[in-house]
Amino acid sequence: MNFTKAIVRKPSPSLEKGLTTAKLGLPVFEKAVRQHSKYVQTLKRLGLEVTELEASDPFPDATFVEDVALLTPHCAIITNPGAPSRKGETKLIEPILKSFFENVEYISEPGTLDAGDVIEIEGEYFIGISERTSAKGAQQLILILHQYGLQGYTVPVQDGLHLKSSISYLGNNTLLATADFSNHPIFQKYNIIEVNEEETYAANALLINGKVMVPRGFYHTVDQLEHAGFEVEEVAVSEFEKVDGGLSCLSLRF
Ligand code: CIR
Repeated sequence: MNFTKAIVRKPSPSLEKGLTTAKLGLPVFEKAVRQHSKYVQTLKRLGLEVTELEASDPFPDATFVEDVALLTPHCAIITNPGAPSRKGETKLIEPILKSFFENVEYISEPGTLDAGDVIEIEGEYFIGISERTSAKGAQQLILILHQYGLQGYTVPVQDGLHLKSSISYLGNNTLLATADFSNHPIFQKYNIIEVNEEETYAANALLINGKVMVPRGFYHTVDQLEHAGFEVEEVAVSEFEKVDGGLSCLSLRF
């Protein structure tokens, strides 16, 4: 899918209170701000018009806007995040989505869903069932997608926070994926570039208008991508990695 716009939210000084399983230390706020600003510049350089929302102190994870909405060509679907501390983020994102989308749908209790668990591949939506996304949330999403003539399928997520922590679609029928997913039957119809086990964080990459954004410092993955003919843009996101944030979760693209 080609994108023209993106929505991001600046990180808040409360970022260090963000949920995490990573043992990488606390994020340094000033560094996170610099990295976020370069991330935004990269999106703009790749042709996107970026709406920058103000930081939200009460919600340390609100900079990870990708989780609170799934944007499709026909509608925006506001999720019901699985982590209790993130549920209020949906109210923050609602007004801006209503300004861009005529159709806004909702995932509701008892279903939970983080959109970081949803990967779109050529119009088909794969939904990870994870610690954050429940089978009921996935079922609600599949029904909403059906209303718009779209298809959704579920995939169990055993490791990693979200499905998209471990798999990205790069266009040309090609996925970048960790070993966990490269052998999964549901993805065998795609060409798969498997990331090295020391570089699993780089499996969360972003295809933006023909270029692939990857987190900085994952040299083997960059070599693999360039060898496969992709143009790569490296972006430093180390401060977000410290709170389990991937490259894609810092923006909503549409
Ligand atoms: C969380 O645990 O919810 C945040 N600290 C990180 C969310 C990352 N989201 C994503 O990769 N889609």
